[in-house]
Amino acid sequence: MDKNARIFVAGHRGMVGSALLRNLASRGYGNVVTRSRADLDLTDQAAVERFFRDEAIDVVILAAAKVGGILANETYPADFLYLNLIIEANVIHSAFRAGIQRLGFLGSSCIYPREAPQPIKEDYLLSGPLESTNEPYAIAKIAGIKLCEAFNRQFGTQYVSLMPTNLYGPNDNYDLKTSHVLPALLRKAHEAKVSGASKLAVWGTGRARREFLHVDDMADAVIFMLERGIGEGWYNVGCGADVTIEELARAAMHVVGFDGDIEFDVSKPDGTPQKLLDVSKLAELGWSAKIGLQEGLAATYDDFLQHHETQALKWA
Ligand code: GFB
Repeated sequence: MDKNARIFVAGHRGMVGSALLRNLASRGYGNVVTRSRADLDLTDQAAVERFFRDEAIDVVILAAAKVGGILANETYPADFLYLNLIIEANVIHSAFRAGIQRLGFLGSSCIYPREAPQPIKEDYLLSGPLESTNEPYAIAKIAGIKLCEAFNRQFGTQYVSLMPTNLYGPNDNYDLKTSHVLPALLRKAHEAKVSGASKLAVWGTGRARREFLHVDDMADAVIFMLERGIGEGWYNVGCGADVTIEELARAAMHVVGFDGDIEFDVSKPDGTPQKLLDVSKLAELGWSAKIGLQEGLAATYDDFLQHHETQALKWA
């Protein structure tokens, strides 16, 4: 990819988008285009069309999405389905109309069937029913993959999709009602330590298994693919290992320095029993994750203390 290419990162203020900006800067890309939500509403078809018509973009990375943890997905199914569908449709179609050949679309590992064999291969897509807690989000993301695939087939574009496992890192969401598990547990362990509580509340049974990937690894995989000119299909992005939620809770408690007990709240859903991606397709191209969970958790806790602690306490 040309270092002067005009690269539009949609969703640059989010956890993934901001990691993409860091990665692009570190690789010397100097022509990155961003727009705040106030300047460009990605749900507004006419505005998105105008943006692409006027901006001479060469490459698009679509990291803008309505995202959230298991409870947010259950509570706001219409938002998760509608907003993701419309953002994908507007950005991908307008990019195509503007003649853009290269686009990276970011999905999620929840696109795969709930009971998929583990580790999950790319081929398992659409081979069985989805997990109900995130079906609307998964359907929107599957539509995005298929939209890219259809444009490639019909018009010869090079729109590639990357499917990350559960991501975490700087700039995550620490609102306990809408966040994913890892930031939630870091925040809860921190607040338990500060308040002198004896227990950490963990949703579900603690037996669900998840794979966690640091967002800087995810951003690196996206740029790796675009630099190599991989222009079709969908690729799993993960670290190749999973942990139980109880193990994650203990790791978070360790990093924070809280040594109380865990209390499981089984009124909350476990969601998919296990989500471990088979990452061999990407490994064959030469990419693998570099940031281990312990190291990533410690760095994320530092980021929480620097940027989010005050905000988190305000939400409490
Ligand atoms: O990260 P999470 O919200 O999403 O939850 P999913 C993962 C697991 O952690 C579930 C448990 O089994 C939760 O019950 N958990 C334990 C907690 N304590 C907590 C807590 O305090 N907060 C949260 N949030 N979970 C989402 C999907 O699935 O993840 C999306 O809904 C998307 O569509 C995304 O794919 C990556 O891994 O279950």
